[in-house]
Amino acid sequence: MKIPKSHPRYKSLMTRNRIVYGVKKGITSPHGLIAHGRGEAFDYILKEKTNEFAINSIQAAACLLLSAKHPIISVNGNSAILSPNNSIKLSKILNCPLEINIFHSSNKREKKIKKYLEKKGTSNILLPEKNTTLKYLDSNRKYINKNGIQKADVVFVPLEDGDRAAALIKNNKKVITIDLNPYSRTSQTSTISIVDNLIRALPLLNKTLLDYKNKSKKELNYILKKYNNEKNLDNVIKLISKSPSNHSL
Ligand code: PTJ
Repeated sequence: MKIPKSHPRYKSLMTRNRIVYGVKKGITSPHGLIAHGRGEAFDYILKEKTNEFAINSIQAAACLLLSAKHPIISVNGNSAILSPNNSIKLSKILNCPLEINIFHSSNKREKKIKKYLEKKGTSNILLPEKNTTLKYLDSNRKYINKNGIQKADVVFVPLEDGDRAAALIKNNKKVITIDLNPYSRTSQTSTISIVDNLIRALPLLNKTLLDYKNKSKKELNYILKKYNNEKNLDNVIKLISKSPSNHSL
């Protein structure tokens, strides 16, 4: 569908088109359309911008990722199609793999995601292994890679809702998530919850990582210590609860 650039919802409609394209290509699950709709609703309420609380989380996330011994980036069908280039850039900055981990079980889709990311310019991709599982989790997301999520101390989990964040924490890992829904189990249980749209947050995270790359351990720790995820989520909910005057986007 051709969308005129003059349309007031141009960016949002183009992003919808990407998700539809992902489903047609067999990269994104059809359930991803519903997940996207939920994200859109929250994004609308959050004024479709990167708010102060998201900037705070992004800065803390950059510090945690730069302090990690074995960071890993988890990729699902929505994140693969929405932000392939920035996910690859993140993997290159951190020198860590992208691990495909999907909820709606499909070997075929895992392979398609891998092929798509390879075409976009990376070979640093791990697939889940049937003989390596994450404790405290029953869904398809329990299948992980021994050189990726299993070994990781910090797991970057963009865009999902479920019980995996809690399971990862129970497995003594730190979890960074990007999720527009501050009420989701993922946002509520993660170490650092970035409440923002993946398509805005990921480029900003990459930029922050490059800016912070030469900071000392002490400086990174200082920023991390000042950050409070619970308080930050309270600020998201305060914004959501405000009267939506002049709020049409
Ligand atoms: O590829 P798969 O099989 O792993 O499936 C991926 C989805 C996303 C379909 C799966 O993880 C799922 O069903 O997720 P949920 O439970 O619908 O949760 C998705 C969360 O992401 C919701 O809290 C949405 O608000 C949020 N969300 C959607 N789009 C975005 C987003 N958050 C940030 N940026 C977005 N663009």
